Amino acid sequence: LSAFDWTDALRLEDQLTEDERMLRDAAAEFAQNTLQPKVRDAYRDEAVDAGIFREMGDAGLLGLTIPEEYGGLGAGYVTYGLVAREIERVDSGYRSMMSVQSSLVMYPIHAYGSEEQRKKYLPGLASGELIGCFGLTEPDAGSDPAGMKTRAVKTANGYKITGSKMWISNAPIADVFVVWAKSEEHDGKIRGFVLEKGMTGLSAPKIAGKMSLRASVTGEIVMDGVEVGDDALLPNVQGLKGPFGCLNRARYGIAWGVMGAAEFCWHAARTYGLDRKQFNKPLAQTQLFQKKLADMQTEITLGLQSALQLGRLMDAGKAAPEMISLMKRNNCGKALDVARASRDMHGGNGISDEFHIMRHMVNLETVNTYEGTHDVHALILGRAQTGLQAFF
Ligand code: TGC
Ligand code: FAD
Repeated sequence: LSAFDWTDALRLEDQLTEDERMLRDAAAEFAQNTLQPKVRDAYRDEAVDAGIFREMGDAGLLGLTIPEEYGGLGAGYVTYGLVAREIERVDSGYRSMMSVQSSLVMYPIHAYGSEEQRKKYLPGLASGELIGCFGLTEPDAGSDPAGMKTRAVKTANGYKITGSKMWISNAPIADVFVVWAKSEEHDGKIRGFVLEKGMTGLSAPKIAGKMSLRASVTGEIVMDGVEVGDDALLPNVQGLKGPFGCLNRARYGIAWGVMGAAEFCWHAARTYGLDRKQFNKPLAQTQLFQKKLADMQTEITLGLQSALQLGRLMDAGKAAPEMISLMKRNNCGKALDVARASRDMHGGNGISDEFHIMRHMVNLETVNTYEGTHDVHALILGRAQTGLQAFF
């Protein structure tokens, strides 16, 4: 038998290809050198740094899975997951910025867009010159996006879009808005449209006062009769499977990402427990402390190994949406448990932003909610095994 590596209990590392490790290492270096030094103040000041998109673009991290001819890397989903893990090791908000741009803006333009739309938007989004956002949720339609009120009405040479979107990552700084609306021309079916900053009737006010995900900006999208041409319609998809196709990719990335945040909290708890003495011995020498570390190690190891299996299935074209629900739900819930335990194990220091734990913990509250809440994914899994839908 070989030696045990406590940081990689089931040898995930050995299961990666050389290319996957290389891109992962580059992302880790970027995350630690470029993002980590900014995050404490960005969070404290609730100040989004739009320049991060350019930096991510220069590092090749935007639209990793998009073909090279449109500015991507043509990489696989395992690589995408490994990168999400490294970015979220620093902050869920930074991973959010990356995953919205990659999975929720570049993916639909590539998968559902015309060749003109691909050429117009993808290279700028890949370089980070353009910032994108994805508008599905509305004030009265969150878990139930089919209840959206946003409408697109046909005009002589395009559409007039009216409605409002709520809780939209990147919206206040976005140049490109992928929004979903019910189209009268298409029997009320949901269609995707690409809007651009500066269009008459389009605004994206910031939502202030967030106690979570403060390094990433969130806003509304207000569309007051925004007139677009026919070329704004994403021609190749209709119905909810359009936005859900994007969400599958982003939810998968989250399943990896949150494990990065959890690993940070776990490693920090271990270090803290080794350094801090109470009752004349390190905290890490108490049974309760060690049990908590063992629980963290176990959940993270299982979460990562399963995320890798899901990534392999995605790359082989064999993943089902329910698998993604299972992993998004499990890994978010477990990461939140790890962060809460780590916060406790740090005592009073656990609430200080110098230690970064409380920030991860409150970020993960958002991640557990967005892209389908923990309970909504339970209902998706319940439906899949009983054949009975319990949403309504
Ligand atoms: P349902 O009847 O289940 O399905 C309607 C149509 O959609 C298809 N579909 C999917 N297609 C591909 N992938 C999936 N995962 C799919 N899920 C459903 C389905 O086949 C059907 O197609 P068709 O052709 O038969 O019409 O729809 P429902 O209305 O009953 O849905 C229920 C429910 C709860 C599953 C769904 O609405 C849901 O998942 N709700 C959660 C909403 C959500 O996740 N919102 C996310 C907003 S975006 C966001 O949070 C970004 S945060 C990003 C960041 O900052 O990182
Ligand atoms: P609700 O749907 O009102 O849910 C409230 C509670 O009720 C939850 O606990 C839920 O699990 C429960 N619930 C709902 N329905 C049922 C049911 N049938 N049975 C049992 N329980 C139920 N959206 C976008 O479109 N784009 C974005 O970029 C984006 N970014 C976001 C960024 C942040 C910081 C946040 C907080 C949200 C973001 N969202 C975005 C929105 C996010 O996807 C929604 O908040 C999420 O889908 C939940 O919707 P809701 O907030 O309306 O909650």
